Amino acid sequence: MLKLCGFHVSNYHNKVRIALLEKGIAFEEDATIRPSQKEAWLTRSPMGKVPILEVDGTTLTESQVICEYLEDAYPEKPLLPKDALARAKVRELATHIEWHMEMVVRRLYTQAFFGGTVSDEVKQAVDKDITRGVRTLKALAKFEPFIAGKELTLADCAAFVHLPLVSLSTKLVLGRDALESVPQVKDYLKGLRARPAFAQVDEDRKAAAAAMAAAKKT
Ligand SMILES: N[C@@H](CCC(=O)N[C@@H](CS)C(=O)NCC(=O)O)C(=O)O
Repeated sequence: MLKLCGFHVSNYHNKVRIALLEKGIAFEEDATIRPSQKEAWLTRSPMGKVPILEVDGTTLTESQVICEYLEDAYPEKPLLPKDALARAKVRELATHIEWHMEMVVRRLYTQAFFGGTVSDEVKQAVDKDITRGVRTLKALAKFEPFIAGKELTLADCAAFVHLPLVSLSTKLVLGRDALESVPQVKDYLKGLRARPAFAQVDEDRKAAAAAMAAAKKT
């Protein structure tokens, strides 16, 4: 049995959860796990991050690695095309969104979501880098209706969880939605939300975020 560990506000946890649900793979979940540098968690996740996937006593980290494992082990409902080059194009999009978009705006999260502040220097650096990231997204994304073309892929699992954070964090901290110049994103995300797996993960994310906010107030 597979066990996914993390929490429902984590975009990386949610990406893996969507892939599992879309592929119809049976899994257990522990959604009470937060990132931690405590020894007990480091023995399961050496970087201290979430999510992890436990597979028969073996632990896998890194959401993309986990998703690729799921593709290899459960090929029945594929989230990657058969053709090698088409597969690479999907990975290119997912990698781009994570490393050149989400990881860039992540530097704003302290101020956007956790009551801290980020320096003007960081804001300027993020502004410059996310502009490059969005320009590249426009060059790579298809929206036909899925981000990599006509079929749902792992790139959609990534885009669905990360692109809203790109919009929200830049709006809140830089005063402009970095994805404003990609109007297709809105309908694209709406289309994904119409799928039960995406809708469930999104609803659970909202409920978990509300519970976290309520707990902070008490
Ligand atoms: N590249 C990792 C990123 C995972 C990640 O950064 N997860 C966040 C939660 S959304 C985390 O654990 N943050 C704590 C930390 O970076 O120490 C993946 O794809 O799994």
